[in-house]
Amino acid sequence: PGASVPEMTYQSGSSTIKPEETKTFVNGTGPKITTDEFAHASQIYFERCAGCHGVLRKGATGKPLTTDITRNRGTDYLKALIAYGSPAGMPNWGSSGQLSDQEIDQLARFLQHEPPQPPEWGMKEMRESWQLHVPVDKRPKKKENDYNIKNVFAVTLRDSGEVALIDGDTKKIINIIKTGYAVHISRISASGRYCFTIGRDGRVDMIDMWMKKPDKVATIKVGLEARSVETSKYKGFEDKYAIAGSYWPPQYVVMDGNTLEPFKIVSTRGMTVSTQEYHPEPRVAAIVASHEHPEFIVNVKETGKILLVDYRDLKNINVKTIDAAEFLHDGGWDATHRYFLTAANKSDKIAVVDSKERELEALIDVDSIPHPGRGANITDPKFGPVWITSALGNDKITFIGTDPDKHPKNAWKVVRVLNGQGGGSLFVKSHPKSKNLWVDTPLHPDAKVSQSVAVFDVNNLEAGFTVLPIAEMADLGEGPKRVVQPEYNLAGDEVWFSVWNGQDQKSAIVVIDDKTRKLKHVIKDPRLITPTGKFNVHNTVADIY
Ligand code: DHE
Repeated sequence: PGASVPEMTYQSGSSTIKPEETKTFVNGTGPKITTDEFAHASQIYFERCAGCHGVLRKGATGKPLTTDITRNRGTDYLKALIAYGSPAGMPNWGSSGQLSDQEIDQLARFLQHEPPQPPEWGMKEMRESWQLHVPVDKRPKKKENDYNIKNVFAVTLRDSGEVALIDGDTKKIINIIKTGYAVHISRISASGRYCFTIGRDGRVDMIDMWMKKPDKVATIKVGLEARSVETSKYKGFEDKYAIAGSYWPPQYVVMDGNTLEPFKIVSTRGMTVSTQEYHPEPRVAAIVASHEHPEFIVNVKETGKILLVDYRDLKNINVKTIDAAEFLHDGGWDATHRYFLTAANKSDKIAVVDSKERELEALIDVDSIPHPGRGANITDPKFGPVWITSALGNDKITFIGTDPDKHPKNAWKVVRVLNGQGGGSLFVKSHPKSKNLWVDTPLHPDAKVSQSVAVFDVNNLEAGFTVLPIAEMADLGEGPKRVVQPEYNLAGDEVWFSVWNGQDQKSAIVVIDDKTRKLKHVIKDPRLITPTGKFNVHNTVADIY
């Protein structure tokens, strides 16, 4: 069966690589194409196609589109496929009106030429992009503001290329900071002082929460496209290092945790775990910091490998490679922070890494495209501690036992599957102090579903879910208004949702009282443009979810 509509919409997200940044090889072997047409088609390819087929067209979620294949198919075949799509999950770019006949024709010819190669991005480029806005000795020696920093939220303002820092106590905006474009995640250093953001365009910004008005102190561009950033958390290494992973070039870089000075770049190109073939573009997906050893745990998407990157000696770097499954995406810790559970979304598996023993603990089969975010941890009344994921491809909410000591029979097994509102779910969330499990569905095709969330009572899971019409509560008027990513406050008694509207429409953040499940507050402000991810400082530092 093919990939579903929500999955395709999600994975064909645009690339930030610009055609003028690429080297082109129009070499006469393919059909006629002008330089302008080639540039326009590259732009379309990076925006619409690279997410699934890869920058180098080696294939990932989508089929490979190398010239040996495309020239064989020919222009007419490719045009029809682009226009009408396929049951295997290729969207119908033409009949849906998203691309014109002329654009489809250009794209079909473009695909029969060698792919334009985006540039590499090494130490020279990184150092040139690196800006230390405030050197360490010019920064506050102690906290210079009265904010309860642990309850501040870093909120991605996707389309404006900014992050809003919001005071969780007063719900007021502290500052809006220019960052990279479409910041994917924010992570906070072990001390809680520094917030690191990663833009889709590979730009990392570092924010100092101790400043009178918290603001940027350093910036670096680590590649042309990226999604992940993290900081060292092991005892003795708090705030010492930061790491960022890139989609292009396929690599990660370890940096100074106080300045973002780049120290060590490591490529992820290599062999896949399944067929053991070379892959030129294995993108870096989720990264977490180990609590058990001085190392980062790095997911490499297309090769299906999980890297344990020991940061003690960067000159003689020690990287342990764990074979998991393709394509590794997002994931998070179990409640004890010993086991890292992560989705392999082409294989429909959850991989479990034992971060203490530094090895693969289990590979668990689940249904159609698990998408946990960092997942949710609760104590199931029947099965004990579990970690939970929802899915893009169906309405299933899957519970996996995580306690091999006291519940060995349930460990690393799917112990319970609940049915939620539908497919197109991205994130689940709970909190140790909460009795609720929240499940969003922002990519569900039905607006009623994408604009609301489901909530389950942890003590009565069989009773099914209650629906909260979050977008309606925000009362914003027109727009697509997807409700995305639950996030708890410090006390664990409020849960925040983004109501993610169009760029020119009104968006908001809706705060729900977790006990009563009633509306507590709506944060509305014209500056809140397209909010998506929200990261509470304390919960992010302490990996509470
Ligand atoms: Fe994400 C997490 C990649 C689309 C919002 N997203 C992640 C992570 C990765 C990733 C690798 C894990 C990072 C980590 O933990 O270190 N996301 C991708 C894609 O490749 C994809 C499918 C397509 C794309 O072109 O980017 C994609 N993601 C989206 C969206 O469309 C979302 C909803 C809105 C947006 O901003 O683009 C989105 N992704 C998020 C959020 C998280 C995330 C909010 C962090 C969730 C958390 O609670 O940890």
